[in-house]
This record gives sequence, C-alpha cells and structure tokens, in this order.
Amino acid sequence: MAIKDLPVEEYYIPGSAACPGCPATMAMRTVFKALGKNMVMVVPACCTAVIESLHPNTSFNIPTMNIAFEAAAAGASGVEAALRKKGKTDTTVIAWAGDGGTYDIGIQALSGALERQTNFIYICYNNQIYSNTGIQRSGATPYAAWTTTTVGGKKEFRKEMGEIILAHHIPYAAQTCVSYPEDLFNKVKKAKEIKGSKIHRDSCTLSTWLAFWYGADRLKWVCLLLKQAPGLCTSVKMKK
Ligand SMILES: Cc1ncc(C[n+]2csc(CCOP(=O)(O)OP(=O)(O)O)c2C)c(N)n1
Ligand code: SF4
Repeated sequence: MAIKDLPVEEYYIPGSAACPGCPATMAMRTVFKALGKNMVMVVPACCTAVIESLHPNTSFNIPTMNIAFEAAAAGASGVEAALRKKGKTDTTVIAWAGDGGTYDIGIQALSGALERQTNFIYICYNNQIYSNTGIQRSGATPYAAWTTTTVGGKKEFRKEMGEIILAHHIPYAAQTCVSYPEDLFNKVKKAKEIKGSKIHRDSCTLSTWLAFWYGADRLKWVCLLLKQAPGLCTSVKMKK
C-alpha cells in the first residue's frame, strides 16, 4: 500500500488544536483511514483529548468518548460490551492512549482487558513523555533522557512494554513508527481483519495491541530523518 493509494476519506478533519506538525495527529489520520467510519474511539487524559478541540467543536468525524487518565482500556471494554449487547459487532472499538496512560497509570485496566481477551484495538502513541502536562518522564522514557522530572537524565531504563503485552497471549501485537505510514496503515488494517476472521471462525473475541513510537517531541525530526533509530523508532512486527 503506497501513500497515494490510501483511502481519500478523511475522519480527522480541520479544527484540530494540536501543535503544528504533531506526529500523533499524522498517525491518527492514517489509523482512521485504515479503520473507516464504523468505529468508536475511547481517549483518556492526554494530548489527544486537547487535539480533539474544545466542545462543541471537534476535529474527529467519528464518535469519541473521553475518559479518566487510567481508564482507557476499561472504558473501551464497556463500549465493546454495550455494542455487542446491541448486536453491533461490525463496529471497531479503539482505545487510543499516550505512553503515560499505557505504561503507567493505565496498565492495570489494560492488563485486565487483555487478559479477558476483549474485542478491541488498543493503540499506544508513544512520545516517551507526558506531553500534555509539560514533558515529565514516563515509564517509556529512555535511559538518560532529559525531562522536567529527570533534569540530570533519567536513571532508570524504560519498561519493556511489548514483552508485557505479549505475556497476555493476545493474537496480534505490533509496533510501528509514524515515519512509516504504509506500515502503520497495514498493521491497523490487519488488526481489524484478524478480529473479523476469528469471529467468523470460532466466535471468540480477541484483543489487539499496537504501539507506535515517535520519540520525544524534541527528537521527532531526528526520528523522521534517521527513519529508524534502534530503541527509539522501531518498525518491527512483534507477534502474529
Ligand atoms: C489521575 C490523573 N493524574 C494526572 C492527570 C493530569 N494529566 C493529564 S494528561 C497527563 C499526561 C498524559 O501523558 P501521556 O499519557 O503520555 O499522553 P501525552 O500527554 O503525551 O499525549 C497528565 C499527567 C490526570 N488527568 N489525571
Ligand atoms: S505536545 Fe506533542 S503530542 Fe501533544 S499536540 Fe504537541 S506535538 Fe502532539
């Protein structure tokens, strides 16, 4: 899938409150194209809750539910259960959270949802810091990185979240980088397709986890230039 072949429909529309050039919004636009209109998005406290724009305006042309910082996976589990009860099994439920909301405060809800094999796609957009509140360190911040709470450089190594996710035995987990939009598109599309085929085959439900990395904001252009810096911007499939 080349960039010129991506669907022309736009569900990320003008009016966004993101920083100009925000990689999270570039990725979101691609994810929306991969999933199409029939989706519901659940967003905890993070930059994306601001990017959406102030009520009553919105830059998302899809139903979106905002929820507390720690509750993305729990909220998405509830939305998925409600849709299933109504027989709307063709709607994709997507939880979209930052690394703070995933590696740190949201990990309990995420682990529970994965262990229950919840039928949703969870996407962590990993800028490796708490952006929305001004560059504090998170569990995803790399060793030695500067943040406002690690002024001398972070002394700890980041969590290996991919390995934690894989330990939940979910059928698909992947990571990608915003500098590879085709890769991101294909992986999200695949995540959606796996759900469909599995449901047809044995009626089980499954969870999908995707993460993309773009480096801390001040490093994002370095990332884009280097394309693939080991440990910072990776584009490898973790498990199928
Ligand atoms: C319980 C709770 N603690 C703190 C906050 C304040 N808060 C809002 S967004 C945020 C940082 C989110 O970081 P991350 O999940 O990495 O997303 P990003 O801001 O980078 O998009 C914090 C600390 C909050 N909303 N709720
Ligand atoms: S701080 Fe970073 S993630 Fe947040 S809107 Fe700006 S560029 Fe995007």
